[in-house]
Amino acid sequence: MPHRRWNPLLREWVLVSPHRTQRPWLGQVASAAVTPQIEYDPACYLCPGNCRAGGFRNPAYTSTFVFDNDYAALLPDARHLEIDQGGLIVARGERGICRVVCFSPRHDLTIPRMKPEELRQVIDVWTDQYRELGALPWVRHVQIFENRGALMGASNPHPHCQIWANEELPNQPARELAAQREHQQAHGQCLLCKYLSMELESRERIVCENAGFVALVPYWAVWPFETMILSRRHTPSLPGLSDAERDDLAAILRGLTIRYDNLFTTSFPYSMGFHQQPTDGEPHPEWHFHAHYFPPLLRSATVQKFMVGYELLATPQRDITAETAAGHLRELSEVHYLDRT
Ligand code: H2U
Ligand code: ZN
Repeated sequence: MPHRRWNPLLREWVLVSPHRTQRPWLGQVASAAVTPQIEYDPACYLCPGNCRAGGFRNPAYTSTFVFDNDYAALLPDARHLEIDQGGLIVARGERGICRVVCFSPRHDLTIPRMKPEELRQVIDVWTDQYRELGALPWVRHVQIFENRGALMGASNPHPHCQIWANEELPNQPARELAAQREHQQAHGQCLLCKYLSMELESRERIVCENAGFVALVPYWAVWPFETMILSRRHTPSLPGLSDAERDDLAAILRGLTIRYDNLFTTSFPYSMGFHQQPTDGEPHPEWHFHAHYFPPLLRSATVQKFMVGYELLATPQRDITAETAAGHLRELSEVHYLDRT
């Protein structure tokens, strides 16, 4: 039956049309997308020792490498600007800092193929960056995100992510903040703690889990294989995680992305990022640390979902249900297809 599902974090509806998957599940194995096979690419602007497009030379780095984005969308010294013409033509100046994090010197080493201890180093860098940028008195939000694959607009296959820190809460985190805050006030309980407990009871949408984290397809998922990673413990941000939980986070990021790669035997494209409490100096008892994965693929390595027509003009819509998607991901192996003998 076609139905609408409620997204309590963004407080909007999603249209679900499972009958449209009458076209049978193909799960077809398309030929693997080309993943870089070389450990070092002399033409790559992110590889160690190479010159970047902006003219700077990368050091001969041996683990992770963080640099200020040479083409930053936000600038720390942006001037004050305030325009308001009748409440309809409105603009504000916005300060910010944009950085790029290379996960490792290896041009070909994606997150699902990193060793847990290598991934743990990346998590430690994310934690330090969130702490450092968030401590700046004017920074209220730190967004860590990864665009993986050309399909998601990544400009370079060398595994990397971006960090944008800025003055005002961006749209999605602001909506999530309002929803979590109002739920906390109305029910005296965290929205995502409650949601997670319901998911752990039904188990219909769980993909994988460990002592610290659970990966699931949210009930209100829009993208075919959209997932969320939720910390089991109520904690607002990366610095709130214990040592063991950081290892657990590395393990679940790996486990989930290996499943993703195995789904269509390809280097699975996605945009992912963490939602952490605002760094505005206020207490945020309502905020529950989580990550979102938004992958565009629908039925194979080459068939993607397009957010067009009805989605742009009316309401997001999906065909396969969250439960079906979770089932497919759950059944997959956590041994990467490239590592099978
Ligand atoms: P994406 O692949 O997600 O686009 O991230 C790569 C970022 O790297 C992008 O924001 C920056 C781009 O501005 N970049 C540099 O800072 N220096 C370069 O030499 C090339 C790319
Ligand atoms: Zn490279």
